[in-house]
Amino acid sequence: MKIVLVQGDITEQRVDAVVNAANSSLMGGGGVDGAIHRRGGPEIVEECRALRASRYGKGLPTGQAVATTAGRLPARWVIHTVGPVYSRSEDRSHLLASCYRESLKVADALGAGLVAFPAVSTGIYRWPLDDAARIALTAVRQAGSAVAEVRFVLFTSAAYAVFEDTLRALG
Ligand code: AR6
Repeated sequence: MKIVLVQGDITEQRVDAVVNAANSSLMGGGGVDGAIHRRGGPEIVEECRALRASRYGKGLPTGQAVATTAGRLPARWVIHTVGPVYSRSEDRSHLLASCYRESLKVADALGAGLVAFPAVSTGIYRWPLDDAARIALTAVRQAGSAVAEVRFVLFTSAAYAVFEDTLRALG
């Protein structure tokens, strides 16, 4: 699997699947989630509502992932995953790693070859970037997925620099 880092807006990526840093409600929010729903249009939230009604009455659990249409985005699917809120007192890194693993499992089931990820949990959920980058890059590498390319789309130059340093340090 090829891992590529880019700085930019994930809603502009021409890929098979875009991963969304969602919340359990699947009904949208701020950050990447807000941007994806705004640009992708109402079809995405309509499918999310149907998923709530059929499979996720209590919401999508943290660390899991599910796909919908990508609506008007230049991608085929959005894979929604729910990152953990960062906690100093509790180690939730297994849940953050699970977001990447489960998203790649969904991508494999869809036959998606090129998947774009944001830095899940590093915005509103406050996960420190360097730790999140290590967890993300390690989880993706170890996932054993058939996805040919994972593109990390980092919104800021600071986030891009942290991912670049971490990727280099992991060797
Ligand atoms: N493209 C790529 N990355 C982005 C974009 C974008 N368009 N916009 C923001 N980021 P966040 P979380 C970066 O807050 O921490 C929502 O309300 C951002 O700089 O989007 O997992 C959900 O509904 C940061 O590095 O997600 C949940 O309630 C990273 O994406 C909650 O926020 C993730 O930031 C999830 O919080």
